[in-house]
Amino acid sequence: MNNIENIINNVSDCDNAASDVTLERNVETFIGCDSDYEAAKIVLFGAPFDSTTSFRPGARFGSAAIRHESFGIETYSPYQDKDLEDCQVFDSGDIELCFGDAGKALSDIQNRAGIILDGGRLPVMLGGEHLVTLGAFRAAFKKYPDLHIIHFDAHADLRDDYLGARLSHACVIRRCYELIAGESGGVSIENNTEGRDLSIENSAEGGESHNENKNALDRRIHQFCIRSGERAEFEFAKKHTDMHRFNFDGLDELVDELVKSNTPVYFTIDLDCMDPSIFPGTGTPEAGGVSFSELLQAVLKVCRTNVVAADINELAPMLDASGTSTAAACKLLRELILALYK
Ligand SMILES: [Mn+2]
Repeated sequence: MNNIENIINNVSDCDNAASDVTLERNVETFIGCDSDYEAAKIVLFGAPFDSTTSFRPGARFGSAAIRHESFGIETYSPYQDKDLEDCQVFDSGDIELCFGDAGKALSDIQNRAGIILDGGRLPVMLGGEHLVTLGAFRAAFKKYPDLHIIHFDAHADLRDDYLGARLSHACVIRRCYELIAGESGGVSIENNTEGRDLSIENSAEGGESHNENKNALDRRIHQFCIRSGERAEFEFAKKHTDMHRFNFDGLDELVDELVKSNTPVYFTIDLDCMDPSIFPGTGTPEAGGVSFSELLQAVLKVCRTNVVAADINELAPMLDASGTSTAAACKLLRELILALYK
């Protein structure tokens, strides 16, 4: 009898408990990044686009995989003694992008990044293939005309075109260079179709002084880990970018300089800078890359500078059935967010 009463009491306890619970919509965020937008200092968004991928496609699934698999890692970082639970970070989800039109996709990305920047928050974009960087970079460059780029990648991404396409992930840093150098290259900031006012205030002053001091505009793109590209890309880099091949040699000096001058930095991480033995889940794997620990240390260093926008890209989760690549991307993103959170 007592047992039966206990059971009945327990059942009614459960009923009472249930009536106090408020159910919420199932919305997946990156682990620990569920703050309100108003309170957030950092805003994540996904750019699931891979239409110009030159070899193995699949990066369009990168951002969703990172969110989903993030529940396999902790919110706490023993490297930085910081916890995502203590940070105000908002995950604004993936943009619904037009796969057939790279120009349109870039405009939509630029708009999302622009809204976040205009609100005084730091955008962190999850790719997608590397071309998506151009959209977010345009928004950041509009706000910060003296912006520098720190670029980690196996590939130079400095081609003028890839099989005739100038909007290609193989050309993304070249297009960014053209913006900095005041060359429109057919992909200027005005190439926006959403009606947002993008006449670049800085283009008037920026544009002219840009052309007068062309040399001063060079060396604002700092590339590390580069180990692949056409000869022409390496020759272009010698003239116009600050390229460090194979590893992170030179990063300490660069960071010290940028910290001293408080230069705004756009930080783009192509995850294929890591060796394919630890990061095979990517469209164009390139042997001879850095280790996860080397990349992590380099990311922490870069985050000492005035990073105003950042992205990680080129995870193609389905190309690594073990899930190891996605797990590495999740962990790197956690460390990036924590290091950017000041
Ligand atoms: Mn790459």
